[in-house]
Amino acid sequence: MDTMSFNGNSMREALRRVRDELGPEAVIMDTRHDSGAVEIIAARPGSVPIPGAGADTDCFRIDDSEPAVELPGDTGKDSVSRLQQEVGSLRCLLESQLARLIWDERSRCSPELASALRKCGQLGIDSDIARKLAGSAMAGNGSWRALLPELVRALAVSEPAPGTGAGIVAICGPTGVGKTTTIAKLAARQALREGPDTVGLITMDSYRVAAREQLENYGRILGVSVQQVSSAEGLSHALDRLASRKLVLIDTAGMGQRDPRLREQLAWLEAAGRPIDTLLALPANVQGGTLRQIITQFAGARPAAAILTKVDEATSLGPALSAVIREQLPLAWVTNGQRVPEDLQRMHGRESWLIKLAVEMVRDDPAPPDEQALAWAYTREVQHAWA
Ligand SMILES: Nc1nc2c(ncn2[C@@H]2O[C@H](COP(=O)(O)OP(=O)(O)OP(=O)(O)O)[C@@H](O)[C@H]2O)c(=O)[nH]1
Ligand SMILES: [Mg+2]
Repeated sequence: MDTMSFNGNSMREALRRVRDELGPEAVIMDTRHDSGAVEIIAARPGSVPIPGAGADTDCFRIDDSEPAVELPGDTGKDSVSRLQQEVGSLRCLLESQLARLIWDERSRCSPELASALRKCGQLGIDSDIARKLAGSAMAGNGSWRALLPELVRALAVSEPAPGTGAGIVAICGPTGVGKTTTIAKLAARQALREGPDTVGLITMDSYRVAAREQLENYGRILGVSVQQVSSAEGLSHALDRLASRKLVLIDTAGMGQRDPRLREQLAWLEAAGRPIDTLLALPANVQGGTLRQIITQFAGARPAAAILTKVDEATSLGPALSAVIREQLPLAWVTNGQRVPEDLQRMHGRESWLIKLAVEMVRDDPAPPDEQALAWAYTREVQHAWA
């Protein structure tokens, strides 16, 4: 096997040389670092022995338990697909090793930037947003602590928050995220400040008796009128009946993504012919993928802002912060418990509180950051190096 050595001042430069000389199919056999310089030992494609062919293959065999030699009964197609799998595994292994080498090198060259990215990783911030935030933080005072004000700045906040003072506000969101409880908190807040006759409640959840009773119970306790509607006309009439109320809060039924009744409810809000602000209830205690799905699912509701619910049940606020920052969805309220009305925070002026809370959650769980995961997240270009 012919191997060649390629040097560079960075992994990227050395890789470029390998590719220029040996082509995109070159096989990397080894990499070395020495006082900032990088050396890659690579072989010409085809000069590397085929696994299982009897040569010394330790440097690139992935799974010795699965030899790529043809077995009795194997068709040629089986062997090819087995070989393809093995090459795929090899490529994955190389990419992750390269990612780690590049990440380690960057950590040495820019320790503050790496530390800021590491912090974002611990906070659970998505890597694309972390890069932007860490970049801006480095342009400032160069310490990872500069990240926190960057995070505060990146958060959009809705002011005045829909659901306070006056207006018609509907809360939508998936099942069980805290819509009705938040409506009760907002209604109680308004009743305490301006009197129960300044607020009216409407429930569009005509599908479940228990849901209607839940809001009626809150209404009774607060001394606030509750209307139940089951059509667009019904909603319009209920709004007429509550015309004297400064603040009208509309509770919607939680729906799954494919439930046709979701579109129906959103259509009723459209058809009411009034300026209705929609708030999207986003649970803070779910993963980033679920939050992205919820945002897509309720895009048709054109939410004016979000309510981050169940913050007290979250183990990390990174996914929720990433979701609202990416969508530029302003935050209006945060709920952090079941108590009505205490566990409701207006976001305006509390951005730093929320970010501090996110940092405290990480402090409570001081697991060391997973360097390989960080390497993978922050050196994505490795996967395109051979393209
Ligand atoms: N820990 C915690 N629990 C909450 C919070 N908000 C609501 N809950 C609880 O979550 C559960 C569901 O709340 P609901 O207000 O009924 O949720 P919903 O979105 O109206 O549910 P559906 O109408 O069924 O879609 C209840 O047990 C609430 O007490 C919160 O901020 N923190
Ligand atoms: Mg409800």
